[in-house]
Amino acid sequence: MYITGMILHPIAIADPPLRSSYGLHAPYALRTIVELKTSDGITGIAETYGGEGPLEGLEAARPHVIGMDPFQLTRLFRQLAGGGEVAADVAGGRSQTYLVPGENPLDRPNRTFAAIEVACLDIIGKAVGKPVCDLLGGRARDEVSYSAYLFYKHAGGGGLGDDAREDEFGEVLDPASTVRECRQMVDQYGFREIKLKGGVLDPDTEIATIRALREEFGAAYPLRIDPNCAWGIETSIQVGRALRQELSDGGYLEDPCATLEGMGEVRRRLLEEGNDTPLASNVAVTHFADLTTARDLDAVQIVLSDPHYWGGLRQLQALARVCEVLRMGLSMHSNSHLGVSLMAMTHAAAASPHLTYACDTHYPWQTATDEVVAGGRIQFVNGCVRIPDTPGLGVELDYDQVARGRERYEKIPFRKRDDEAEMRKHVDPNWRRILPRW
Ligand code: GKR
Ligand code: MG
Repeated sequence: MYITGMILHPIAIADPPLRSSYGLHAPYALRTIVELKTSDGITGIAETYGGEGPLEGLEAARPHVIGMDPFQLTRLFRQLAGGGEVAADVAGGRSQTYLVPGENPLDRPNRTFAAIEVACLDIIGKAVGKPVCDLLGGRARDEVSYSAYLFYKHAGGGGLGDDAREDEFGEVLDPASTVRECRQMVDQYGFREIKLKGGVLDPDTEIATIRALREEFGAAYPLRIDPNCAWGIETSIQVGRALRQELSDGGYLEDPCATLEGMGEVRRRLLEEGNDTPLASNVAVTHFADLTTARDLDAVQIVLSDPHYWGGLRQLQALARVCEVLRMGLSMHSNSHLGVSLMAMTHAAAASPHLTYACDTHYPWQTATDEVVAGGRIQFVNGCVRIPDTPGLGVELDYDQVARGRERYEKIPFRKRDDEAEMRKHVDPNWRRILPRW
């Protein structure tokens, strides 16, 4: 069996006006759906970042992909991602502090490989009649737990004009409305861990938000807050101090400030006060080369994995094992995505025994109108996605929905995520991403 065709579908999906330290989400998020066709008539699918950069990366890989045996992924990884070798000047220099996720040029080979790997695993699963997680050595769990990913947001459900989506959650710009957003999400999806995207309102209001969530949901719902480096070291310590109780009961403080050195200092000073709140990162640790520095500085106790940019499902398993050996916790990061990505994340998580937290997902922020998976949205039960019995990823494409996503992509003027520009357009004409802001 060999690959005879690669079809790339650039799509746009409605996205609500969510806030973060990066700025504001645009009314549409960009994704790419990848289809690989084989000589045996099998189609494998994957989903990855969207827009021009990711498409260029995939196009550049085409000559390696066409004609390849989908089982020979190690060779492809070496061709695209350099076999995971780490140039000395790259170690520690890959931080995503100043880049929106999906735009780090150093991670492009890993992102490209990951999309092709997922589609190949989907093919192999279909060829041998097994779900993807069972190709990765077998599952450690039959269902994967996700967290309620809360955002401060402006009014609006995403999309534009006649294509606007219903605003399910309304405006959320204070503690009370965040509690309401969380209640809605928990009731609808059954999530049992909670993540707040911070770095948006002043730290006192974000502290009050976490406290209000704790009061409403109790200690049975671990809490995490992620300001994406919006705070300086002193503010990070103040927040860590103020939320010591709330964040240490199975939760964490994620990327409070920039750089591993900064996080190392926050950790050291909190520990001196007897505060053992773990620090997590998907900004300062994005590559295997970052792990030893993170460990040596004791800067990060929990790594947020993500198959999309860590180099796919098998690299994620390797990351899980390294974290276990280094005695670091493991969680999972997400970006705006649809059901194909959700299933790849779920299979990766199911086959990684050392996953110590519920995974992040933006899935509740997208709607059935944009879903490209046949049969509609993936169901969550008690906050979990079950591994389906069907071979491969367990989902197929709805080609009419893919075509609608492509039409939306053609209509919108941008080809790259730019949350700063959106912020200037809709909220404050002078807005700039200043780090640290507080
Ligand atoms: O969607 O605005 C967002 C998030 O801030 C996202 O871009 C981050 O990558 O979810 C992410 C995170 O945990 O840092
Ligand atoms: Mg994060």
